[in-house]
Amino acid sequence: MTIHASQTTSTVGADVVASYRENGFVHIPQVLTPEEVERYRDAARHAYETKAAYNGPDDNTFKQILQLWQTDETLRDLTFHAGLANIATQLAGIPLMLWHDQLLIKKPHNGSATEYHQDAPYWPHANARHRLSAWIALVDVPVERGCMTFIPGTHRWTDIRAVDLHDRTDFSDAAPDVTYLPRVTVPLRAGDCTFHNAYLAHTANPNDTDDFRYAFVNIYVDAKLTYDGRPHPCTDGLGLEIGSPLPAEHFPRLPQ
Ligand SMILES: O=C(O)CCC(=O)C(=O)O
Repeated sequence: MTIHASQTTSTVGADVVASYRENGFVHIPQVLTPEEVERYRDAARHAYETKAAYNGPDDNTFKQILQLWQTDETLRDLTFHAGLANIATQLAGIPLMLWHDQLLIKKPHNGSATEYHQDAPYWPHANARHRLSAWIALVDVPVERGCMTFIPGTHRWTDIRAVDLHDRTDFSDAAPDVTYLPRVTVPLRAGDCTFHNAYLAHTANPNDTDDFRYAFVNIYVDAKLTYDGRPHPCTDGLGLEIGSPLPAEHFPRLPQ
């Protein structure tokens, strides 16, 4: 299949970088061609039907499938997508590696939002100068299909505890001062993505439509960060010492 990489966005201007750094997120339209979207969506559907959920079968929020790059040749291309990794590097301003990828699939009428949270408090990292996610829409994601909402500026709040993203009020309990800050909801077309800082507070609506919401997420982190010893499915069993760097065979440097 021909991938028309030149038709898609793979670098961004200084204004986009400045907006990302100010707000903690940015919407990048059309990072994938329609051909890429179709190929990755088909692979995501297949993964939904054949792979186990990391979060178990009873969690209605979404089906979370981790580390597709290790098990699916097609989705591996999306994890290693050069345009996405180039933009992530521009936004972060430092060399990056992959922390992990994931599919987050909300089935039709799932009835559950992904409640407000920050990502960084869940991760066993020390000395991270920057971490960010690319949230890539593999279908059109209007508000009612479970798009993301961000609280601009909250990426500067780096001492909020990890919260339960199934609990409607846990984030506001943990950070009551955030309650009255304005929010920005970002519906996406298939092939668009948002990048968000790992400390930016965000939520995603329930999927109230008759169609699946397929989102693929690449998480890029400071290539020089170290392991802090806490448990996590992506580091458990690797025998890492506290303070050691993350090995490139499990956490590849990107772009390659
Ligand atoms: O897609 C969702 O439901 C939530 C995504 C999210 O929290 C993330 O990518 O950090």
